[in-house]
Amino acid sequence: MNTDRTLTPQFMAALCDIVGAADVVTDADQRSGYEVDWTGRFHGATPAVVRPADTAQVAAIVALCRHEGVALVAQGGNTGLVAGGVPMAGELIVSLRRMDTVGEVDASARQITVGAGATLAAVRDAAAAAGLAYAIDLGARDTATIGGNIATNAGGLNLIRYGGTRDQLVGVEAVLGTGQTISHLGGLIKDNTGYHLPSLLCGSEGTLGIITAARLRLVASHDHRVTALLAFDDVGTAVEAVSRLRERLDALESAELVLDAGVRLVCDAFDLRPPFAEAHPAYVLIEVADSHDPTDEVSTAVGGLTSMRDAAVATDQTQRALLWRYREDHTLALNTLGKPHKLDVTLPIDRLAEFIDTVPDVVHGVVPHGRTWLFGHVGDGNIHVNISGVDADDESGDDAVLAYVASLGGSISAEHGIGTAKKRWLHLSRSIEEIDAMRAIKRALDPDNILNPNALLP
Ligand code: FAD
Ligand code: 2HG
Ligand code: ZN
Repeated sequence: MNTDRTLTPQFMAALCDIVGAADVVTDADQRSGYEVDWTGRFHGATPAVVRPADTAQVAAIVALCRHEGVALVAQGGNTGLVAGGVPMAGELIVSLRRMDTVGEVDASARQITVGAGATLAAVRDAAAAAGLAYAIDLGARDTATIGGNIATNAGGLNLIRYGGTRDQLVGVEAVLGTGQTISHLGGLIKDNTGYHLPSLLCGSEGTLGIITAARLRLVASHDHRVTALLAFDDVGTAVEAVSRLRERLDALESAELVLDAGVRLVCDAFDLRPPFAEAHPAYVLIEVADSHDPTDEVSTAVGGLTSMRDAAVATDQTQRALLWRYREDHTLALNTLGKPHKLDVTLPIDRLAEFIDTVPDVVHGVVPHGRTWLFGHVGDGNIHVNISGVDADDESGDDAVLAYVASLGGSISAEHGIGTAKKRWLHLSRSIEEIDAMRAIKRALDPDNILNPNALLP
């Protein structure tokens, strides 16, 4: 397989024949945005970015690459956080962004068919225009694509209620590493006819096939929303409160944890006023959405939390958006500190508070100059650990955190995936037998190892 950055003139001419010369980007300036990840920490290099317009062109590109032994990386919005979509070993980039068709909403089936390059926001907007909703939401919604969401099995802000991307996937169309196209977009929700290939491709991070389209499940839209930021004296009582709220609020859609230091960072970075007159060590942001006004239910449930120290409750869109900024702007605010090391872990719920309280000391023990930031989807047991102030290449803090996660029975990747950044730690979450099984699947669907060969599998 050729990951050498020079490709023959014949190969480049063949690419131009497939997509047209205007969509084979070789100019260094135009390539540069595709070569670096969203955080700026991971820089790769590619000989070209090829931008197919349809599935037939993707299939022709894969067939050509297979014939010539050229490695390629599929790229959507390039918002991935594990360096899985950037060409870290000189791969050709196949950008799916032109394939952004958003089909008609099928209101009776509550489904929609979309191109892999459609942004998450475009799909959410289309669903909303038809009086429905697409259940996945994340901060990168305006740029992240459905193909990228599927490839990473993106989780996001509403998983507690609707599950992750895999749970929304009714069918996919994809070009496998063999060059064959599989397409199963008929929309049958009961279809036990063998291996569920959409589930297999979901989370495969571009290593088995290039997703070209998807059939997605839509859900009821809830017009009445209440957002609340709840303050606590410590992480333990905050985590416990989330368990109580889950019991009491059927329509709980989000439960997110932020800490005082992170909220202050966001306020400083974006000139926001702190949420409360007095700071508190831990906050939980909840959102409840229903077909009737859930304010009374929220008040009763929140009022029953004896450990809660303060609450800001909003129903108005502008006020709700402001509360969300204290949570969603963490990622942007962290980037103002440099290029953070990003870890994204799940813990068993009963070890979560212990983990959050202890992990800064674990990091400090190996990188005393590093600073640990913690926030995330607490309702899912998913915490984002960012370490700032550490050289891009110094992974001793990452090592210590991930070993600690494994010792508590957690996962080293909750929702961002493995990519190229996390693959050396895969064994902490997966057995040798599981990794062997994954390799066997990889060999079957990508026999020449041309699809994202440097990602996921060590
Ligand atoms: P890319 O970054 O382009 O690619 C990601 C991976 O998917 C790569 O391995 C790539 O090769 C592969 N890929 C992309 N398109 C295809 C395709 N068509 N076929 C096959 N493989 C493909 N993630 C979450 O899970 N939850 C969050 O809450 C969340 N919030 C975020 C907030 C911000 C501000 C940012 C910057 C990122 C966030 N992310 C989150 C991470 C990221 O947005 C998701 O991983 C997203 O699914 C990536 O989509 P993308 O189109 O940008 O994919
Ligand atoms: C989020 O939940 C994203 O905001 C990004 O998954 C997490 O910046 C991060 O570490
Ligand atoms: Zn997240």
